[in-house]
Amino acid sequence: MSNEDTPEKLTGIRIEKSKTFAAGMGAVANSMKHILRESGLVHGSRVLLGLNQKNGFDCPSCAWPDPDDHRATTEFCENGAKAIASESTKKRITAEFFKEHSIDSIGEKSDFWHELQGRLTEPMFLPKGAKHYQPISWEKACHLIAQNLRDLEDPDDAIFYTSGRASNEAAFSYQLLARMYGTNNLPDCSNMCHESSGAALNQMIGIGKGTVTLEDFDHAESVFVIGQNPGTNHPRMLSALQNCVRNGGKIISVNPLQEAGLLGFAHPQEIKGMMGQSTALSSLYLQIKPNGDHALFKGIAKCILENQLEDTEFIKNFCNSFEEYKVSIENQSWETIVKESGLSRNLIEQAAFEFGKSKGVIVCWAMGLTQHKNAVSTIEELVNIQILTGNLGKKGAGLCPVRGHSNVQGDRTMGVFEKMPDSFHDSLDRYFKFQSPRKHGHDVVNAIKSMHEDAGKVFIALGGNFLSASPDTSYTAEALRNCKLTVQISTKLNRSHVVTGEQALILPCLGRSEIDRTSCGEQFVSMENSMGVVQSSHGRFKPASVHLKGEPAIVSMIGESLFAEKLFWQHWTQDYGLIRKAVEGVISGFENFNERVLEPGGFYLPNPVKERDFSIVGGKIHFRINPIDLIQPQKNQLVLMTIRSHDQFNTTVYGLDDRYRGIYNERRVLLMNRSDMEDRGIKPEEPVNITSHYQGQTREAHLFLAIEYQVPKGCAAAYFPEANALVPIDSTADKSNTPTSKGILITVSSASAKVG
Ligand SMILES: Nc1nc2c(c(=O)[nH]1)N[C@H]1C(S)=C(S)[C@@H](COP(=O)(O)OP(=O)(O)OC[C@H]3O[C@@H](n4cnc5c(=O)[nH]c(N)nc54)[C@H](O)[C@@H]3O)O[C@H]1N2
Ligand SMILES: Nc1nc2c(c(=O)[nH]1)N[C@H]1C(S)=C(S)[C@@H](COP(=O)(O)OP(=O)(O)OC[C@H]3O[C@@H](n4cnc5c(=O)[nH]c(N)nc54)[C@H](O)[C@@H]3O)O[C@H]1N2
Ligand SMILES: [Mo]
Repeated sequence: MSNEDTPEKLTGIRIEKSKTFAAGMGAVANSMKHILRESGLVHGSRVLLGLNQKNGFDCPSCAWPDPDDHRATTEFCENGAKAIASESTKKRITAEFFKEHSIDSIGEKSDFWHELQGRLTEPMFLPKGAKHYQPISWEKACHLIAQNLRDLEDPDDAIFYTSGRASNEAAFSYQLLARMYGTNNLPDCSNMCHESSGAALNQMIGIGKGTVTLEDFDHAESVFVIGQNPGTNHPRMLSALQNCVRNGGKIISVNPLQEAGLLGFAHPQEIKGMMGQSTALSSLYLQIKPNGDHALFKGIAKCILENQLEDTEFIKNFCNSFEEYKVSIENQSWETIVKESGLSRNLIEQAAFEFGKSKGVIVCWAMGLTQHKNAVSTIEELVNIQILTGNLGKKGAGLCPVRGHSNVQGDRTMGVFEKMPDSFHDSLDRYFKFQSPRKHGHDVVNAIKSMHEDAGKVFIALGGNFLSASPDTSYTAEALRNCKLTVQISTKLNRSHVVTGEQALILPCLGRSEIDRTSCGEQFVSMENSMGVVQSSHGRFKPASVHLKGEPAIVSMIGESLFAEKLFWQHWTQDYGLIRKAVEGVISGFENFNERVLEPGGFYLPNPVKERDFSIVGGKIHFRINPIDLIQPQKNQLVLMTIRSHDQFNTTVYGLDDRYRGIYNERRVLLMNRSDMEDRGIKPEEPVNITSHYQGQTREAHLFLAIEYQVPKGCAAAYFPEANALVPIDSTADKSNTPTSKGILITVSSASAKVG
């Protein structure tokens, strides 16, 4: 085993019954556990109180918005509490740590161990051939990067990755750095996340973002939650769902697993909730086969049309190609729909009547839809239903792709994308008086392939954990090792720090809760949430180390080293207001950015679709027609989805429990249907090896415990990133190139012999 893999070690599993509701005092208790472990009671509580308050700092966890008008003094959730405990930890990684631990010995440790080591504190350099990182000054580090970039023959040999925690200011300066240098190689975590949503929405409504506000949830009669586990990943969304139910609305869930947070919610800030009394959430639960959603959406449309429940006015005024769409749906047989979705016609019809009869329907979705081969067409099918029933651009209705990272949407708005439209480039060129490259750059998968193919590239990551988040772990590791220089701008230690190019740098940055003071005084940054609200975020606490710098400053220092003649880079290292001024000059919607961002609650970016202005797509939305094209497992194969446990944030492992699913102290698990286990003669908690199959190639992951769980027959689930070794680099979604992390064909074999 090499240091790219998570270690194949079991940690001592304990299983309990899965929960039937989320949050309650369990969430509060668990939040406190993490706060106490990392930051201590006094500091931890102070930090928590600063979270998501107006003039406080933006929660670094998910992208769910804050209420516009009112905020409880404890507007946080377990997810946010863990993120903040992780950032405000008292533990530190100093130069001594790297002297003691070689990259190989760090690689042998678990992701959980990495998380527990604390905050990175000073810039570190791994010279060619060395096994230990050593300290380096900021100036030398930036010169090294600039020199290596200058030495490349072709600017397209550099890759600039971004993870979605980067602020607008950091992201804007970063994309400018890449483009002034001469490349559009700006892959980001979105390529592995909501890219399929962006592709479908851009194609149909001309804007790759959602169309609802938080208030719409108070007015919706039905909210569909599809391929999403909000109890764990967007806990604050449960308040919105609870409000909807209290106002007489209905929640309909579409998910292969019965997730606790979709069944019920006990609000931890209400007396009843604290006593463990929960509000039942989903009144209809469609336990679909993974990837059966495409067929389900066709079935819903078929039922709507069969019962004349469509909104003829909306279709007449705002839609094109309805007749062709109608015929295509009529030609789709119920038999195929039922078989491919794994749901009865009756259940599908119940869901369809919700769309047909409700005055307002919101559809929410996340990774359960976006990470499949047919993801883009599945999402298009969902948009078809929303326009068929007129559920777009009115109160209590609309499209809600629920974003992951707290500023992943903002990073895109700032231009972090390998193929920004010409209008963006024109504007950038005009403002900065240069010619930005127009050739499209690499997304994540193509970046990995290009590094794999040609040696000697430079890879820079603004946050994230590229190695562990990417598909096909050993292939990606080879790609990174093939580089001449890899640079990680990070807050915490992760596996991407030990799987490196010939030389490597770790540039430690401030977290969002920390004060960012420069020669121009205290700086703040800004974020855009899942619903298009741009807000300021002000660090309040003493930085983890005096050597840390803010992300915008780090990017600008690299700019300063690389383009010595362009003085603005130097100014940007000190004054982020100047970066916002440039954003205002380049991107529409940011007029008076510096003033408006300081207004309490921030400001909404324009989204004409919300007002039923479809002029970006020529005035009318086209129905999209896509044939059903689902994964076809062979007889002994299962469809594996890789999902998040309750104690992780992507590749950051906060703990070993998946409380709502009742799985404790173990991450190497494979959730299987009882009959699939019996068919293979696999006993509960038996160690198994997993093989994935793709176009004649196989990939292996060893030593997982098979767990009997309520997954539909023919499917299985394992946690990301342990299972990423199984995701084939070439298995990506059509049109968005997103790795198919929720649809991997696997076979399972007993590993008992090996374990003894
Ligand atoms: N605590 C915590 N919060 C997070 C994160 C985290 O790791 N931890 N990550 C953040 C990020 S970056 C993101 S993108 C979001 C992710 O948020 P989610 O999308 O909720 O995350 P996943 O665990 O990937 O879960 C997807 C859900 O889809 C279901 N599913 C899988 N396949 C299918 C399918 O084919 N059809 C349907 N209908 N459902 C399916 C799974 O059972 C699971 O419930 O959360 C963000 N928030
Ligand atoms: N198999 C499988 N793979 C997946 C997924 C899946 O569902 N299944 N999900 C995909 C999705 S949705 C996503 S979004 C990606 C996530 O991919 P990434 O965004 O690349 O990964 P993270 O785990 O979120 O990154 C964690 C690291 O970010 C750094 N960090 C944390 N906070 C900050 C900060 O404020 N600034 C800086 N500079 N660094 C910081 C820390 O060093 C930490 O180790 O993974 C994708 N990969
Ligand atoms: Mo994500």
